[in-house]
Amino acid sequence: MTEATVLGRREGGVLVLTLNRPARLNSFNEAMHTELAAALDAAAADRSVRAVLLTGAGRAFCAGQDLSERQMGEGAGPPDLGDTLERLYNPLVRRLRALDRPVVCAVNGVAAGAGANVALACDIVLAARSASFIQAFCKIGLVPDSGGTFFLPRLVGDVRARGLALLGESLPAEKAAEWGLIWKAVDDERLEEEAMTLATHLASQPTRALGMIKRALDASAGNGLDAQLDLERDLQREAGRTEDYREGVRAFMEKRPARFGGS
Ligand code: T3D
Repeated sequence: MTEATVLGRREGGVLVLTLNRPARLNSFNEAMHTELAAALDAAAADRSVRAVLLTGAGRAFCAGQDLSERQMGEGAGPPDLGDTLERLYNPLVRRLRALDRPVVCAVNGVAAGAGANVALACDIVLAARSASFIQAFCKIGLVPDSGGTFFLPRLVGDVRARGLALLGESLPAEKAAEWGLIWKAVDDERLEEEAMTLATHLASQPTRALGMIKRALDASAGNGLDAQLDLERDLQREAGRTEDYREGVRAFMEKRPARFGGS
């Protein structure tokens, strides 16, 4: 029997997804894309999933595309990499961004190529201090994909984005946090627990509002102030009708912690 390339387990409202091709540093093949897509679609359809935690098995988070699938034999024509982006990587990034639940990424080791940018597509990225981020594309004659050219300049500014993308140097987790590429670097032995604590906290929060916050922040990249104000108005109207908002206000007035049900 072939082993699952993505392991899924539930811990309360948290769905933990672990990329599981450790011998190849969890690099992406078609099977891993398919299994990850199915897991994210199932999460989207299941309202009892209130946060997702994405991580990797073994010593790496993800080394991007499995390059052993890209070796070109004598006389073979070039692969159509636009097609793999269209079919596999772009839908993955869209799934992560569109999921109306928070996605925490625990980068347990090196995150290279598309692996780095898939991490950046998540909502909150924690990394082990020994982990690193590498825009490895330029080293093999490719262009950062999976949203890299979108996320990098927005997160770290144009100067650093260009350095990272054009040089393909390894950026250690602590510097990644200093630069604002990720939320936090934590001691290696603390990563799993901290990431789970964070995901568990998020899963206990007003889920619908958190989903709307994701939508608003994503839209702000393309909106002017007027459009963004209109969107905030619409989302706030929706948030104001949720059970969690009612509970939040009630708990505040009663001076007790809120018990959000996620609806
Ligand atoms: O193709 C398309 O569809 C377009 C989309 C492209 C998206 C992309 O992600 S392109 C970028 C692809 N990724 C890379 O270029 C990164 C390649 N890997 C590395 O540069 C290094 O492995 C790392 C910096 C990530 C880690 O280095 P290190 O020294 O810690 O480990 P290693 O010894 O290089 O790798 C360990 C094993 O994993 C090794 O196999 P072996 O020798 O033990 O049998 C290595 O070949 C394998 N491995 C690592 N990365 C990949 C890989 N095998 C296949 N594909 C990989 N990406």
